[in-house]
Amino acid sequence: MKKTILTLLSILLITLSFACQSSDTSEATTETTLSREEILNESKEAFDERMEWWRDAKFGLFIHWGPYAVPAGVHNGERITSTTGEWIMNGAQIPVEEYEEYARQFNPTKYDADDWVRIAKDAGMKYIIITSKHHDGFALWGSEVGNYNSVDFAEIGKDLLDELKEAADKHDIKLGFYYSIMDWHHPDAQAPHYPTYNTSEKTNSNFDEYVENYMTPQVRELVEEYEPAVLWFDGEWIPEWTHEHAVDMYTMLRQMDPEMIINNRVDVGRQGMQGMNEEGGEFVGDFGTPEQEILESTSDFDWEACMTMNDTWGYKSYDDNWKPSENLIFNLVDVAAKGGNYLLNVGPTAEGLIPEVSVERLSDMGDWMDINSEAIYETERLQNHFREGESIRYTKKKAESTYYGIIFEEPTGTIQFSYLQPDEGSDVMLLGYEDPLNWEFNEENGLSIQIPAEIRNAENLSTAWVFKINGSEIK
Ligand code: H79
Repeated sequence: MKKTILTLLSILLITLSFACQSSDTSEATTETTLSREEILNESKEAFDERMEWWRDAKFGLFIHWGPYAVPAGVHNGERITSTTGEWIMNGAQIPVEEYEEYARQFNPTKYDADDWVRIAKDAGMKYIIITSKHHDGFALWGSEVGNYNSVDFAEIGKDLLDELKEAADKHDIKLGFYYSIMDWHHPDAQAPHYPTYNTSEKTNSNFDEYVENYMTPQVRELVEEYEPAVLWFDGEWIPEWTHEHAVDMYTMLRQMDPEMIINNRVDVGRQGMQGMNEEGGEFVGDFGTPEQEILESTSDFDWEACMTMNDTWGYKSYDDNWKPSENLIFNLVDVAAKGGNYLLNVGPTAEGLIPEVSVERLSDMGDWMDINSEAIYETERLQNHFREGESIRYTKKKAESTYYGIIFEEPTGTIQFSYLQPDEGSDVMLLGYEDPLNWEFNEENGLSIQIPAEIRNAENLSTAWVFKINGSEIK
């Protein structure tokens, strides 16, 4: 009897120890929490690997959406022209309780996340960044932290990020969240600074309570519930926000998700609207954020230019200063040639519709991308030249000897690319045109390509003509 009990016991022990071992190994493979040290001393190889999908993507959709779409740039019958749509609370000096009325009324019954995602996909975009919370403090999801959100406070009574996450997953597009550090609604943040919420003259001595009990739990919710690929901070210039806050936030996020990509506005190194960090400083953040501008040249630090199609981020009923599609396509190419990403904004209405004028432009970009996207995706900038004059830009396929010369004037006769040499006997192609083109090369002038007359009437070719060359970069 004793022997049987002993045998049973030992079997039990062995089984138990096996069970523990196997659960140990599975934990080790699924949950590797990085240490603070590891995060702050990430190797170049690890960083390159983490940034790969983002660098390859090149083109994303920015969405500014919230209660500010309700006034749409008009308060008490007055057009607020001094600020962009999403800044109306500050620009029109609206008290918190009065602005809350707009949040109450927010009822986007025509919102169709699937439609939004399809619009982005059709344009050739690979990721979406949406304002989970802008400076006005209103959250677009059913946050458990407070009640100033689309589920608890607004007429719509719905989680608006949930649907977008589902649609993004379904259509295989990455989703990331904009989150404003500055918060004009929270009493421990900038609400008491009324009538000028955005000020460097005042600080809120309770700000750390807001960071600890509101902002951090909200950001944690976003990561836990929607697994965003990117966190895009903003409003970091307020005097209350410090480098120490930034390091805590950055490391927390990377510990929650080691793959997470976070913009440089999490920290305090950004130099104005040009968006890149101060030289020589040690800042956390994975990429620079030029706003409403494109870098003059290239940079060794990753960057993404965020830009609007008219003059506002959040919807404004009367802003019709729309850039032509050609201009937006030029920007996309110019940014790619300089090694950056292009994050192009739409401001949906309070009903939940992306303005038709924006959809038309995105569709035009999609038409161009249908033919030419290989000159954009998975490309990098050339070693020495990203441009030639005003109307030529260059890109290069990553890890391949394929080069693209992109020209913004309808090519006629012979065109010249001074910095490219095709491999001997290789084909030079115009994307969207079937036949190889006649070309010759000499040291002095570089590559000359003969343009067949019939491409001028080719309906599918317009705006920016892309020549594809297998060869090498010269000079
Ligand atoms: O969300 C959109 C805008 O509402 C927001 N960023 C984009 C993506 C935005 N915030 N501020 N601005 C646009 C313009 C304000 C610039 C200033 Fe400053 C803030 C001038 C002085 C303080 C930041 C810090 C720029 C220069 C110093």
